Amino acid sequence: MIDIATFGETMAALRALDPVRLGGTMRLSIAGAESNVAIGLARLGHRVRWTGLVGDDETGELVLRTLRAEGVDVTRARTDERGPTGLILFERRVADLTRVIYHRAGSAASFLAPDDVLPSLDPRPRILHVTGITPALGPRPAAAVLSAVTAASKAGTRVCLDVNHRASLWSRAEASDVLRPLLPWLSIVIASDDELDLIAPAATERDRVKALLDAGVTDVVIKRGADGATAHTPKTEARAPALDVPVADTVGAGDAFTAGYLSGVLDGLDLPARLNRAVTTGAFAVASPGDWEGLPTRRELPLLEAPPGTTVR
Ligand code: KDG
Repeated sequence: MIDIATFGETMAALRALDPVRLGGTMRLSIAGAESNVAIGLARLGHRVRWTGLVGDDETGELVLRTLRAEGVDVTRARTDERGPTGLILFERRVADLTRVIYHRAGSAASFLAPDDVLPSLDPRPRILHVTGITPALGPRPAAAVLSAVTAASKAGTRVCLDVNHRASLWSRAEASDVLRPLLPWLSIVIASDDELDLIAPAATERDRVKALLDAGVTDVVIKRGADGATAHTPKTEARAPALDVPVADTVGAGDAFTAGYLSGVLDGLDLPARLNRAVTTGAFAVASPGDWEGLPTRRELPLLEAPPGTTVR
């Protein structure tokens, strides 16, 4: 039995310690918004399935091997010879600014189609998690998202969308045109404050939240970076400040936040408690290098309550 199913593109990730054009040392790992969430949930003890296409190459092996090692079910993922595993370069350009360079056009994942993802919904998971990155990869992945979201919702699975707009993959207008038709099928919407209008175009944030709740969304969760997060349900709302941690690498913090929130939903926590878990897992990602490497296990969740500089013995 699977608690959460998710799918999308996971790439080989190279982190450069110097500007890329100067060469030097890079660290190889993997990155993908949905697999970051999957790893976050698996570390917290939930049963997670990630589905996707990787190239028939060594970096594809790295993706599958890493996810398997993290306890994520990849039995519905497969290799595809039509393209290579995508590549993402992270360049720490100046202290607090990371530049992302994609080599993903024509990747194996850009061939992801409905038939690749629909089997991953059987047996029915409690939640399906998708992001707005997958439909930006092309018409086939967009069709995969629409078909999975529709099928899951009709079968009684709660569907979570993290809007995750990637400006270098598509415009805001293109994203909005493709994401808005998903709305009738969504239970949980997670977005940054500047992304919410892509799924609910209205003049004010209050109106956007109302439009989503009126459409049947049960949880509207707004990520506000260093200002924490807010969440709304039809009955209540909650706010949580961000935890004050030293910033090592903010990339992946949104995915870590989503993993924490969904973990709270699966555990049946009330709204303040699930938001609190979300800002906690987000803070772990901010305070450690890499997209997912520093995410906490369930036992580690209280670690950040210790004062700065603590040595845990
Ligand atoms: O949130 C971080 C991820 O989104 C990033 O590491 C990789 O999935 C990715 C993307 O498409 O940008």
